[in-house]
Amino acid sequence: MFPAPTSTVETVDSVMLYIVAISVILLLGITVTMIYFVFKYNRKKGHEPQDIHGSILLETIWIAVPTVLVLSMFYFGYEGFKEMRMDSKDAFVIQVKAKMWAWDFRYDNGKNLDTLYVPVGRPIKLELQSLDVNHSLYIPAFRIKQDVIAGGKINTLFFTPELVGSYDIACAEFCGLNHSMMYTKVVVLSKDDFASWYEAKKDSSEVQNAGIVQ
Ligand SMILES: [Cu+2]
Repeated sequence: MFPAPTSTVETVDSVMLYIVAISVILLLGITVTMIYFVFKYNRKKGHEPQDIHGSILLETIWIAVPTVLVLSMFYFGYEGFKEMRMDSKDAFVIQVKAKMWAWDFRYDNGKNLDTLYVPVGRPIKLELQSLDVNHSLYIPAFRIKQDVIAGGKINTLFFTPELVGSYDIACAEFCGLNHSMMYTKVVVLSKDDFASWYEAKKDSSEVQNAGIVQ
C-alpha cells in the first residue's frame, strides 16, 4: 500500500489492516443489530419481555469467537515481532547514543556523527544507549521503534533497508523541553556510495565528536 523501505513495513501494515478490518466488521454488525432491535422490540408493538436462563451453545459461541479472533491478532503480531528481533551474524553494528536532545551515531572505524548512514540491503543492528533520561528511537517510514533506557542498559534494534533514500528519525519518548525537536535522518545509500562514504576521511555532514559522547 505504501512504499516499503524495509520488510517490516509490509508486516506491520498488514497486521494493522487485519485488526482494523475485524474491528470495522464488528462495529457495523453490532450497530446494525442494535438499530434493528430498537425497531423490532419497540414497546409500542406490545411485546411481552421474557427472561432467558442460560444457553450453553450461545455462551460457547460468544466465548470461542472473540478468543479465536484475539489470538489470531496476537499470532500475526508476534510473527512480525519475531522478524524484527532477528539477530543476524553479518549485521552491520552501529552504536547509538541518545541525550537531551540529540542523537549520536558511532561506527566501528571511529566515524561519529548526528545522522545515521546505512547501506541498502544489509541487516543493520543498532545498539542503543541513553546518556541521561529515557528516549525512544522511532523511524516511522520503517515502522520500527525501540526505547532507549536510562541507566546504561543497551537495547538493540534490527532492520534491513531495502530502498535508497532519506527518512525521519524521531524521539518517541517525552524527554524534556526540546523533545519535539529531537529529530534527525537515516540516509540509506547504495552499497558503493556507502563504501566510499565509510572510507572517506571526513564528510561534510560529519560532526566530529558531536559533543555528546562520553
Ligand atoms: Cu528524547
